[in-house]
Amino acid sequence: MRSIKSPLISIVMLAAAFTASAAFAQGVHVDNAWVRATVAGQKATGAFMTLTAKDGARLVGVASPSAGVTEIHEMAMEGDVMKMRAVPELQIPAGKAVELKPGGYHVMLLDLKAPLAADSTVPVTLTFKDSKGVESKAELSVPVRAVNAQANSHKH
Ligand SMILES: [Cu+2]
Repeated sequence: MRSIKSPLISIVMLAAAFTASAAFAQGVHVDNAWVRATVAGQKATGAFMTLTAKDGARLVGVASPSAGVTEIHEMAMEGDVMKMRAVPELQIPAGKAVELKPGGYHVMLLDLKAPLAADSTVPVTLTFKDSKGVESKAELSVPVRAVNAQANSHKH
C-alpha cells in the first residue's frame, strides 16, 4: 500500500536580518551618510543621510565626540525666510525613506572641537526608538565631504 505524501509546509524562520553592522540599528537602515567639511574657525556643520525603518522608528538622539553640541534640525518657513530649528526627534514612517539633506532635515554638529577635513571621518552615534519604544543605537563612522552646493542654506 502506498501512502500519498501531503506537501510539507515549510516554516521559514525569520532570522534577525540585522547584524551588528556599523550602519544598522535594530530595524533601522542608515545609508549614504556624510558630513560637510569645515574650514578653520567654522564651528558648525551638517550631517546628512537616508534613514529607513521597515516597521517605523524615531530618531531620538545624536551624539558625536567631534562636536560639543549635536542637534536634529528641520527647515521651516519663518515669514518669507527659510530657517533651521532644532526638533526633539524625527519620525521615520514604516517603509518610507527619510532623507536628511542640505535644505531639509539634517543633523547639526555645533561647537566643533576642530575643523573637519574632507576625506576624514567623524564618529556619530544615532539613537533610535522603535514603534514599541525600544531603544537601539547605530555607531557610524561618517565620511567628511567638501560640498559647496547650497552652502547659503546652511548658515546659522
Ligand atoms: Cu542646522
